[in-house]
Parts: sequence; C-alpha cells; structure tokens
Amino acid sequence: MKLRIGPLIFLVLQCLICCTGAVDCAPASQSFTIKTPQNVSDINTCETFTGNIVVAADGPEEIALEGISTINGNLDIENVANLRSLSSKSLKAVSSFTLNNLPKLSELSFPALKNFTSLKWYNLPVLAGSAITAGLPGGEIQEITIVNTSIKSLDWLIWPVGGQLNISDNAKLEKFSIPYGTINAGSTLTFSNNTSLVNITISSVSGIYGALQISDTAISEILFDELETISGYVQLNGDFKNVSMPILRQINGALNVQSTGDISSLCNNLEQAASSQILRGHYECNANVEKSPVNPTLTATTTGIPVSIIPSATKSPSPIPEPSGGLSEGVKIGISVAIAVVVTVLLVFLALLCFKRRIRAKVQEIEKKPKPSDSSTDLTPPDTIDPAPPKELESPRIRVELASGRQAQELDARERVKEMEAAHGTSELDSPITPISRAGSWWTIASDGPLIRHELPA
Ligand SMILES: *[C@@H]1O[C@H](CO)[C@@H](O)[C@H](O)[C@H]1NC(C)=O
Ligand SMILES: *[C@@H]1O[C@H](CO)[C@@H](O)[C@H](O)[C@H]1NC(C)=O
Ligand SMILES: *[C@@H]1O[C@H](CO)[C@@H](O)[C@H](O)[C@H]1NC(C)=O
Ligand SMILES: *[C@@H]1O[C@H](CO)[C@@H](O)[C@H](O)[C@H]1NC(C)=O
Ligand SMILES: *[C@@H]1O[C@H](CO)[C@@H](O)[C@H](O)[C@H]1NC(C)=O
Ligand SMILES: *[C@@H]1O[C@H](CO)[C@@H](O)[C@H](O)[C@H]1NC(C)=O
Ligand SMILES: *[C@@H]1O[C@H](CO)[C@@H](O)[C@H](O)[C@H]1NC(C)=O
Ligand SMILES: CC(=O)N[C@H]1CO[C@H](CO)[C@@H](O)[C@@H]1O
Repeated sequence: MKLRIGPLIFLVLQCLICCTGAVDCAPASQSFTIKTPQNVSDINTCETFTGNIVVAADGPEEIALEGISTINGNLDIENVANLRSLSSKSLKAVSSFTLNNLPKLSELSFPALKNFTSLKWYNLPVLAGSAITAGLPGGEIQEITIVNTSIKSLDWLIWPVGGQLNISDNAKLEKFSIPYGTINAGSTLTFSNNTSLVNITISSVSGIYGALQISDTAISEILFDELETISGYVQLNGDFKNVSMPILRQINGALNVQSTGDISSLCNNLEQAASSQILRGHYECNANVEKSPVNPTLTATTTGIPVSIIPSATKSPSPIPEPSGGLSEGVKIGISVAIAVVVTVLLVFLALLCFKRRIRAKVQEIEKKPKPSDSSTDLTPPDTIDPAPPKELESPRIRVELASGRQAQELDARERVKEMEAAHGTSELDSPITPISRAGSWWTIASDGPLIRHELPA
C-alpha cells in the first residue's frame, strides 16, 4: 500500500507545481488575459513578460502587478467594468500603456515606471489622481494622451513628448507646467476643453518648432516670457485677458490668437514690433471676439481660417483673408487633388521606407555602432540622449490628417531639411537615401508631415 501511495503523492505534487508555478512568460499567442486574481499571481511570477497583457471585461477589481518589471509589449486595459485599483511598484518598462473606459478606476500607481513609448488614458471618469515615476524616463516618449478623466494634477508629467501630448476633456485639471525649453519639431501639444484649467506655465519655453494648441480652458493669463521663435504653429483660443510674448522675434510658422477677452495689449505689441521690423513673420491676433457657439469641429468648414504660410522672412505681418461661407467648387476640386497627392506620396514614402530599411540593414552590418549623435538642437534631458535603437516605423512624426476644408501648409525653405533628432535614433544620418531628402523633394514632405500640414481648428 505504502509503495503505491508514495509515487501517487509525488505525482500530485509534481502536477501542482506544474500547474501553478509554470507560467509561460513568452507565450506563443503573444498575449496574456487577466480574468481572475489567480491570473494576476501567475503573471507576477514573470520578471519579464514578452507579449501583451490585457484584462477581460469581467476581470478583477484590483490588479497589483508586483514582481513583473518589464513587459516587452503593451499593457492594454479597456472596458473592464469593475476594475477599481491598478498598481505596480515593480514595473519599470512597458511599450504602450492604454487605459480606456474603466468606469470605476480610482487608484492608479506606477511609481517605478520609467520607460514607455506611449501612455493613452481615455474615459476614466472617477480617476482623480495618478502616480507615475518621479524620475526621468529611460526611453523616448512618443505619445501621451489623457482625455476625459477627473485627474486634478499631472505634476509628474514633466518630460518632452516626441509626438503628441493631448490633454483634453479633463474637467478637474487645474494647472499644467511645461518645464522644458523647446517644443520640438514633430511634437504637437494640445490642451482643449479642460474647464478647470486656469494656469499653463510655459515661461521657460524659448522656441516652438512643433505645434501648440490651447482651446476652451479657464486660463485668463498665459505668459510666454522666454518665447523668441515660433517655427511651427501656435493656436490659442479662449477667454484670455492677458497673453504676453514680450521677446517674440521670429514667426516662421503661424501664430493665431483669438480671445473673447481683451488682449489688445498683445495685438498692439505684436503690431508695433512688426512695424518697427523687430518681429518678422505672420500672425493673427484678435481681441474681444464673439464666443463660438457650438462645437468647433462642426463649424470647421465655415469658420476655419485658412492661413497660408509663405516664405516670409522679409514680409511684415499682413491680415489674413476672411473665410468665405461654404466650400466652393474650386476648393472641393482642390481638396480631392490634395487627397490624391497625399495618398500617392504616402504610398511612395512607404515603398521608399521599405527600401531604406533594407539598405540600412545592410549598412548596419558594416558599421555596427551608431554615430554619437549631435544633440545641439535636442533639449531632451541628458538621461534620454543615450541612443535608442532606430525605430523608423514607430517614428513620433505622427501624421496629422487634414479635415476637409482645411489647407495644407508649407513651411518656408529653411524649414525643409530636418534631420531626425538625437533621441530619435541616429541612423538617419547614415542613410544612403538622405541625399534625396536634401534635394528638398516630396520626400521631405513625407518625412516631416506634422511640421508641414497643420490643422487649424475653428
Ligand atoms: C486565468 O485563470 C483561469 C481560471 O483560474 C484559467 O482558466 C485561465 O487559463 C487563466 N489564464 C491564463 C492566461 O493563465
Ligand atoms: C467620458 O467617459 C465616460 C466613461 O467612459 C463616458 O460615459 C463619457 O461619454 C465620456 N465623455 C466624453 C466626452 O467622451
Ligand atoms: C526601454 O525598454 C525597452 C524594452 O521595453 C528596452 O529595449 C530599452 O533598452 C529600454 N531603455 C532603457 C533606456 O532602459
Ligand atoms: C485630443 O483628444 C481629443 C479628445 O479625444 C480629440 O478630439 C482631439 O482630436 C485630440 N487632438 C489631437 C491633436 O489629437
Ligand atoms: C468637454 O469635457 C466635458 C467633460 O469634461 C464633456 O462632458 C464635454 O462633452 C466635452 N465637450 C466637448 C466639446 O468635447
Ligand atoms: C501659474 O502658476 C505659476 C507657477 O506655479 C505661478 O507662478 C503663476 O503666478 C500662476 N499664474 C496664475 C495666473 O495663477
Ligand atoms: C500681463 O502680465 C504681465 C506679467 O504678470 C504684466 O507685466 C502685464 O502688465 C500684464 N498685462 C496686462 C495687459 O494685464
Ligand atoms: C466645449 C466646452 O466645454 N468648452 C468649455 C471650456 O471651458 C470654458 C471655461 O471654463 C467654458 O466656458 C467652455 O464652455
């Protein structure tokens, strides 16, 4: 009898170890779905998980990812009805971190998270606070989207974002600070419909080479104390009473300020600086404008003000033509042609990209090490400068599509040839294709998309 029970117990134990201990940390399916608390303990045995982690719609109330430190993939939590608390003291790196439609999520804490390419948080109605790393991030951040939450403060969000930063529909958000010195080319910062937002601190920004859009906030005063150059696009809409840009000298892109409040001081100063040739470039500044009655996107075709940016170094500011009513036949044809051209350019660009990657693969076989990069134009914090592997397809140069009725805009010639910045990888400099881009052809348009096509909200 004893002889029979012994092996049996051994077998049972063996099986238990098998079933509970052995979690596949790199499953062939490339994905792990958390449905039960047991699944959470299981995944926590993986220090590194390769694949995406998702949560089932009827997943648990609380998820504490303690033990896992790297996710070589995404953490994607959407439409989970009961999730209340999500945290990890151990997680340091994840590719993309998405939270969407979590009606009960109120606790969110990832104090060790230092390395991610995107954070996309949408529709988190009861989330009032969050704690992400306090330190400098290790990788390059391409996108941060925080939309429709009850977050009051985003003090931790202090790093430059290579692609898009979109802070919208956060009714409780009160202030935001942009502590870095430039808004880089390829980077678009959007703040819209944050009804409690009274203060954006932007006084350390000296150059805007990407885009900055601020609309429908409660900000009454915004001081661009250090701003000297706008090479991209700045659009401010709101109830501002005081907007100041005391040392603005150069507008190579576009500046458009519309306020229901009295900002005539700004408009007058700009006009004066322009007429005495201190300020070069185009701007549009309107004080005491009527409040736009409805959702801007609905009226875009009738109230959108097309601004054409002409090479303008020597021109003084001139008024931009009033928009006409609906779309004329000519404009419609123009748009169709533009769409066709854009599609063609995209296709050719993609083809070239494939070609380029193949060539680069060959080049990299020959010269294993990337060149030390030129960081003179890159003001990302020192920690982020260490060269990340080139990520051509995940480029932060996110294409901003034109809505109908809006015009594509070209930047002037000096803006055309832009090398990728240091933190974006260095291989661009080595690429045999680069000469084509130097020629300033369509290739440049395709690779610098958001720089060249800017969307003008109404
Ligand atoms: C999660 O737990 C359930 C039940 O405990 C189990 O059936 C399922 O296989 C687990 N999922 C994973 C990915 O381990
Ligand atoms: C905000 O999120 C909540 C919860 O998902 C949703 O019900 C609501 O429609 C969202 N509001 C907007 C403006 O998207
Ligand atoms: C960031 O994480 C990725 C993998 O997720 C890794 O390849 C990369 O080396 C990390 N970067 C730093 C600076 O830690
Ligand atoms: C920012 O998010 C809002 C809300 O989802 C969206 O309507 C808007 O288009 C986004 N802006 C950009 C520039 O992506
Ligand atoms: C503005 O944000 C609020 C929530 O903060 C939302 O209910 C409303 O629909 C948003 N408006 C627009 C036009 O997106
Ligand atoms: C905005 O915040 C900054 C920094 O906290 C502060 O110095 C400034 O006075 C504030 N401005 C307004 C209008 O509250
Ligand atoms: C705007 O604010 C600045 C800095 O606080 C101040 O010097 C200036 O007088 C203000 N202008 C108006 C018109 O209120
Ligand atoms: C679209 C929208 O909700 N706009 C609001 C944004 O915030 C300002 C100031 O609080 C409101 O007046 C707008 O109605």
